[in-house]
Amino acid sequence: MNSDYDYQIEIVFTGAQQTGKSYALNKIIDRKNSGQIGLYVPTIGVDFVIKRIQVTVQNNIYNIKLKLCDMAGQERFKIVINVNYRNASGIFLFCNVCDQDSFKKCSALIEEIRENNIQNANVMLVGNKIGTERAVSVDELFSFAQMNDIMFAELNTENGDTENSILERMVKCVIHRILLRK
Ligand SMILES: Nc1nc2c(ncn2[C@@H]2O[C@H](COP(=O)(O)OP(=O)(O)OP(=O)(O)O)[C@@H](O)[C@H]2O)c(=O)[nH]1
Ligand SMILES: [Mg+2]
Repeated sequence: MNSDYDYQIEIVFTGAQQTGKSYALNKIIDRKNSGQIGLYVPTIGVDFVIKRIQVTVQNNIYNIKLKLCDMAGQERFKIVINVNYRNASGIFLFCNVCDQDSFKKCSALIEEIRENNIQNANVMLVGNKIGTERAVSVDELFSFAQMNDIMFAELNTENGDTENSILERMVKCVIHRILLRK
């Protein structure tokens, strides 16, 4: 093996429109202008970026090459989205906690993930705090995650680097699963 990484992992960001997927991803990759809350540029189809990280799992350090796939929330890109679930090892399912509709869409999205993903990906429901008026409670999100046997986290733009901590948590879970399979 002549690669400079131990594992290459594909992670998909999915969820309804305007749930903050691209905003979170831009923060993760330190993309310029990522701090402009309120500026909305809808994703067209899918946006791919590569990021390298190091994680420690069971006292071993792993160099990971991540392929991060930021999916459009718009329904018209459904086919592209479903194709991209295929090889994902980790999937972030975004919900805007101020928008009940984005939460309702999570049920259908979970179904689509189950139908199209062949890697049996680790899935994490991400409650993203857009605005201030909360319309979906933590209890609702937590119950949904439990019922569907997926992980759960909330992002907080004001409180530290929560985007990178959920990414690290996800990658560690994926590596753990890969190691168990060996
Ligand atoms: N207040 C607040 N606004 C946010 C937050 N995250 C994202 N936004 C804003 O919400 C809007 C939509 O964010 P995007 O990241 O483009 O949403 P998206 O999920 O990628 O949308 P699609 O690409 O259409 O699926 C933008 O105006 C962002 O600036 C947040 O945590 N708080
Ligand atoms: Mg987007």
